[in-house]
Amino acid sequence: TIIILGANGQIGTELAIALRKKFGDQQVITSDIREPQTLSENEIFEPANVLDKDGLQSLFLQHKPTQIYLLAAMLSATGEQYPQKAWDLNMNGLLNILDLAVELGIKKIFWPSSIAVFGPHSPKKDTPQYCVMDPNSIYGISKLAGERLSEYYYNKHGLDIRSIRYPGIISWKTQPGGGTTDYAVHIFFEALRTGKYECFLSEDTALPMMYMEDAVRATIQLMDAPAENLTIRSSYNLAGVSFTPHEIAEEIKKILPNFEMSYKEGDPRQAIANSWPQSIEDDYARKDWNWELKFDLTAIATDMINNLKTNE
Ligand code: VAH
Repeated sequence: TIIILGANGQIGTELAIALRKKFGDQQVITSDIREPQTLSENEIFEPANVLDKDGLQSLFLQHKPTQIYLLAAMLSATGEQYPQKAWDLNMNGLLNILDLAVELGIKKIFWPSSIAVFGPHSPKKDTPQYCVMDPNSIYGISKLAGERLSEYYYNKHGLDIRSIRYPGIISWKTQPGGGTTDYAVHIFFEALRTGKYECFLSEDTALPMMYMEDAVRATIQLMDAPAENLTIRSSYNLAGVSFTPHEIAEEIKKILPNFEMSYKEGDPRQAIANSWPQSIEDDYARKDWNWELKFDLTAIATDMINNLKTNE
């Protein structure tokens, strides 16, 4: 059995769809602090709070999961508004899972890190797997600390924990919650709803991004990889595709010629974005588990607009 914690979030929602397709509805239990809006009759949902270790323990004893995906976390922008809550949720949520996984002998754990673990002194272009990492957002600090803990639990307890440093993720099924890269999702919804978008990042702010299809496929590919092939137990860099708000606006105009983009200065998320890399090097993922990206910016824009048009 697989349990997905934080299953109602942007990534959790689509991981649940993919894992149910791969293993069957009965093998995948979704969990979150609140009930989901929709649940079909043969899908199983169990409420849980990742900060309630006793509640998690009884959930795990009841369902005996062989794999846990921990997607519950507070993202970068919201984390700067509620730093203590972000630290508590991101760190103690992870610690509860790490300790229970060791105590109960749970075979495999997935946990997302982020390009947010890099900071102002990390190389900005083709940021390597190993380099100076001085994140200055609470979210990035919690993800870097989480990477150190993950590697520690692998080395000290042999816990098979696997992780990916996701770029910003673009998807249409579920809106992201409080991230700095959310503009790259909102822009598509607004382009179709109003024909225009006021972007909270400056037009030349290049950031690594990735389409949800690629992010979910990468996650499952990493989890399926033979443990002996994995040389990274902190978290794997994934490059995705880097672009600026200007470039994605031009891509949208190729499909919606009347789309109008404007820029709002002074948003606090600009400082967060400025501290992150512009592009990433993912040689370890390609070498250890044969990663390769499928969706470039044109494919992302085309697929987003097609899906939003048919599902509006
Ligand atoms: C955020 N979407 O913006 C997340 C992600 C790299 C960005 O970590 O906080």
